[in-house]
Amino acid sequence: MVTLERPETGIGVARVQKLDAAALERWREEGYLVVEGVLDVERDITPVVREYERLLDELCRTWHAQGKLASPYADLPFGKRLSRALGETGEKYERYIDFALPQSGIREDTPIHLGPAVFHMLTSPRLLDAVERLIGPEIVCNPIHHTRIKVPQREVPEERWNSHTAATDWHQDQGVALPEQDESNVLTVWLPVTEATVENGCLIVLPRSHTGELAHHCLVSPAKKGLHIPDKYLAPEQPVALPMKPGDLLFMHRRTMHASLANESGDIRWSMDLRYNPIGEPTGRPAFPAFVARSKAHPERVLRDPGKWAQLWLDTRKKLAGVPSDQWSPFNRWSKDSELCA
Ligand SMILES: O=C(O)CCC(=O)C(=O)O
Ligand SMILES: [Fe+2]
Repeated sequence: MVTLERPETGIGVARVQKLDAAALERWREEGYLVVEGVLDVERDITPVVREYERLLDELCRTWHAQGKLASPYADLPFGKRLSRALGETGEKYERYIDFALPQSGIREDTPIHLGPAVFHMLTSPRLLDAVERLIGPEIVCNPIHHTRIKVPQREVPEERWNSHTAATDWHQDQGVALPEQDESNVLTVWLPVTEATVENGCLIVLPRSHTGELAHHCLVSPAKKGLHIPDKYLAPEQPVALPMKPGDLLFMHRRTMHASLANESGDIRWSMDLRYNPIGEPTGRPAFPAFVARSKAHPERVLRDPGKWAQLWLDTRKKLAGVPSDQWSPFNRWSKDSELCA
């Protein structure tokens, strides 16, 4: 669990309004960059919110019909409805909302959300214009991507804490991918769907930590699958917190050390984290489907159909269902019993 004192949020933070040459210089130095107001909230974010409202409505009606929920709670606002549903059912809701498969235990009916609004976010021209400034015009949408809707952390039983339901421990994104990704220029794009604040659990980063090596990652606890960088291996920089508004994008280098704070507010904290890399470079999760999101050289290779994107994931689920994850590479390069973790 992230136990640091509240980090600085203001002075020296790499936060810009325009992705110009000075901003790119800043990005290269700091290993992270917040660019404000890149997305069009109405066109990019509102459709995602509407799509998830419909998904939650369906889930609540199903759970109600199954007798798990006293009411479908159709009159509650989204966050309160989710809290109520989870409080009563104890369901692993993070599985129903994510648009990637889990890293083990895939079945033919493992839930996954593959709606068109998510695809339109992954391929938003405003988002891809910014990505192009950082990694060039030949862009693959890397299959390591998630949405995280975190209810107030006090409502989540501790044994259910993980990076989708509660604060995220310190890590580098390169550390949760296979070594095939080490030389790939994978860019993380983190964006708030609802405002992210220090109180509700925004991201925190260690500036310039990307200039070091990949740090050793250890299991958060023997009972949990999650990985983290123990304090002794963290870069010595002071962490900065990155409150963000819908429309802002945070870019991170694959070795930038980052974590997120606990949601101590009374409502949800909702984000998406996406990744992109240049065409032809390994994604780090070869069993999962990547697609060409933009290409100047081969525009005909660009995937534009949300239905085809959904099908890629459904085909993957079918192929991996019932196959033990160690047979299709369990995205984890770290040994459980490494002396470095003692
Ligand atoms: O949103 C979070 O809590 C974690 C996000 C993260 O680690 C990432 O975007 O790489
Ligand atoms: Fe991360």
